[in-house]
Amino acid sequence: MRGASTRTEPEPGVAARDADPDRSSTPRPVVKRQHASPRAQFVTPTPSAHAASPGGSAPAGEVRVFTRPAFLTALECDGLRAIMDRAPRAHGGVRETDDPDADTIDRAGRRASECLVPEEVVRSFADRVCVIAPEIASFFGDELAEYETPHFIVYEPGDFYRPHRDLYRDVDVPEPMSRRRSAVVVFLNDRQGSCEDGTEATGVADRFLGGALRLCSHELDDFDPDGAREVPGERGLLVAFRADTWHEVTAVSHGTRYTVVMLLLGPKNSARSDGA
Ligand SMILES: O=C(O)CCC(=O)C(=O)O
Repeated sequence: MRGASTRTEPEPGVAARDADPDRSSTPRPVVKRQHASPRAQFVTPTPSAHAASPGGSAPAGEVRVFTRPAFLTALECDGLRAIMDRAPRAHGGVRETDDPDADTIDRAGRRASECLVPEEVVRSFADRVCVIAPEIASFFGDELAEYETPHFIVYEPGDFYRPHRDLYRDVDVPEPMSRRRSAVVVFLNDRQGSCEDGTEATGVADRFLGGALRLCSHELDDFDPDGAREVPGERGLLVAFRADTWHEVTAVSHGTRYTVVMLLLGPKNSARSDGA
């Protein structure tokens, strides 16, 4: 399996995006790079195996998504985007599952940049998510104990993230990645959904085109482009899904897409939610 050897060092300004001659559309398993050790921040009660959840149980093959519109206010989102615009950026990395210890940039699989925002911004965002974490845990019938450092991500035109899961059932990954239970995504600006060709984009400030977050059930063996469920990209919206849910971000065609992504972890020594 291919993995480019470019290092993921922070660099000022927007990272250059070279054409990648090896770019392939074939989905390959990836595991997101983990940037920091987990933080113990919240503890949720252990749910019973059949805990009722607000979302109810989904029919087999259907993806379940926890949503919280206006999780952040418009003002908070605008403030975070301004901070991200000022922050140095690094290429967003992925770790290939056959070499999980190597940090690599794989531009065939992902083009995005991470904004290296100040520590206090990271902490205060994480604190906000920790408040809602018990609800997410109970929605999915999971126990959550820790989190990985949130990532402040921008997708510029042409950027995308190929179909992947944040936890693979059949791949051994080191602690704490093996304890990933839920992925949380918070949108910091609106997606203009109606027009994918960019023709309506002129004059639409702070919006992006393309850049759809699309999800498929964790029960599938592979991402199903025809059956994928699209998440409405709305400023302030929080969505959470099981870490083993198949998901992708389609290519952004106009504007800059701003999101914050945070992975929530089960307690140490807990069984994986897929029972593996
Ligand atoms: O920004 C998003 O909507 C999700 C990005 C993603 O797929 C990930 O970081 O795993």
